[in-house]
Amino acid sequence: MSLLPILRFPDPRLKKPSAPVRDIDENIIRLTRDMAETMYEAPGIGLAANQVDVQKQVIVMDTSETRDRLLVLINPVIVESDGTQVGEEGCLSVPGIYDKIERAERVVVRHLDLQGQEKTIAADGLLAVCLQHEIEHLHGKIFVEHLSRLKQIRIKAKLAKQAKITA
Ligand code: K2U
Ligand code: ZN
Repeated sequence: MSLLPILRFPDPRLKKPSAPVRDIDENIIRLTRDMAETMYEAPGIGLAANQVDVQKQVIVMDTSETRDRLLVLINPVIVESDGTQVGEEGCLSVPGIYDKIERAERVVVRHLDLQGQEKTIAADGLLAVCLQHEIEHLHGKIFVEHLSRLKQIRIKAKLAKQAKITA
């Protein structure tokens, strides 16, 4: 297994929508293992494949306290959503930036598991937020795009300054 570099906002590759997985082969299985290792090490509670520069509809998540309940979702689709909730979000591709984002309170997500079986998850709370956050990544959208244009400009300037300092 290996740690994968995580793309940083505003990298244009994060804006590219991801392609559905047609064949869950050894490459996809290895990708999910590497994504999971990268997510746990970050640490994060979710990671989308395009954050590690793979434009495939694959996400890994673990919102458990014990950090031992890995979820792997292939070609996930939100088929139902209702209610609203507002929570503080961050993103491994936008380090050091946190802000309140409104999301659906409950979602139902249909996806394939690693065995190619169709599964359905009904989620609320943090799991629902994480599912929406990660599925948005697959569509080329990052959580800061929910914020005002002014906030996005300020975030880009802050990250550009950080990049200069660490270069
Ligand atoms: O997509 C990512 O960058 C992973 C996010 C997912 C996420 C963000 C906000 C709310 C729910 C999920 C990272 O896990 S951000 C780091 C983090 C860690 C613990 C709790 C919340 C966010
Ligand atoms: Zn993110």
